[in-house]
Amino acid sequence: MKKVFLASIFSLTLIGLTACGGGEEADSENGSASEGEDTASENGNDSNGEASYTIEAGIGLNNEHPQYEGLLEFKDIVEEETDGDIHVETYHSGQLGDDREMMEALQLNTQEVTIPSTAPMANFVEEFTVFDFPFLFPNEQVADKVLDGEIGDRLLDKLEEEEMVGLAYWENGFRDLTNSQHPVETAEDFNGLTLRTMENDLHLDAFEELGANPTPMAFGELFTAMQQGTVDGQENPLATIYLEGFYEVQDYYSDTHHVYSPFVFLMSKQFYDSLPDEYQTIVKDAAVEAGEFQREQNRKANEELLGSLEEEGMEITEVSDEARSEMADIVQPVIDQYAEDIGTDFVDEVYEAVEEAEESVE
Ligand code: KDG
Repeated sequence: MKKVFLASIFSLTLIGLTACGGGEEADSENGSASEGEDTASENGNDSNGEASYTIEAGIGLNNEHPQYEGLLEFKDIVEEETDGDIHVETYHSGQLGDDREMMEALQLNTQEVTIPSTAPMANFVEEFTVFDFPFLFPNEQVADKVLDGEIGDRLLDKLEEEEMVGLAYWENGFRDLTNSQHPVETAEDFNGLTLRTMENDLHLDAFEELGANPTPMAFGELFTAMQQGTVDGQENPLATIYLEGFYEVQDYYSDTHHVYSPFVFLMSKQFYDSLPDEYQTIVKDAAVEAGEFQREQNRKANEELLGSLEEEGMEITEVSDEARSEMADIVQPVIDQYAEDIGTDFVDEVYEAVEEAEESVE
């Protein structure tokens, strides 16, 4: 766990350079949270003055992303079902901080909700690393089954020890590679590429094993790092690559699909415990319902946006199954090492759950 926290110190020195990719979000450029807030009245509910509870909810991606659409859906459901007694303020583009900072704010109960990828969550609950094992999930339907099933619930329960409550799994999606140097078609093409990774040791080690030079970095610093050439590339789902305008600073896209990245809808445990039972049920159900909507929107975006990347001038490389399985073979020793660290019995259970889910969705 040490490597990523050292990297966070590096990250902090860069905070403020950029709040979002593409520079199109004027409201977030000065890092002021209040300016980026989508007010209650914009969404038809202007009950802030009378609300008994306020939820400040922040995400790292911008307000074009299906993650933000999902958050607005959560807001609508909760405000409607509590008749405005819970007011939800929404913040995007890292206005409240990066994934790690927002999780720390939840622990301190200075922020109520965030929806990070599982990768940085592994710094809080180590077992979350398993969901970031390369090539673990073959498709979204299998991921849904495992995450929404017993295994997923068991990991959410572990968050309580960290003063957070996990209310639902949402979707970031299959991660693909972009870079500014050359097309990546085979495992060999990773050689020498300086790649930004999420703040997660497994990601770091896996890319190192592939021959790349990985640098962990908070998402908010990524656009500038690519623009200034501090890194050659990065990996994220298609929706993020397009909606954050990465095509402005990256020439090559490859559909590596090397890992499926879930989001987790997190709430401060202290805040959750302070809610009456009826409201706990409302926020939990709203997180699940908004999550279903978010997954749908995300999948639509991921299907539709490939053509748009090409129109923006990116060179698209389709990665073959053979090349993917070569990549999987190369990173297998890293997976084995992390499986031992997390506990092989648990990891075996996860693989069994994946197999079962595969059989049931076929
Ligand atoms: O809101 C979530 C994002 O902050 C983040 O998890 C995006 O996948 C991501 C990344 O690469 O940091």
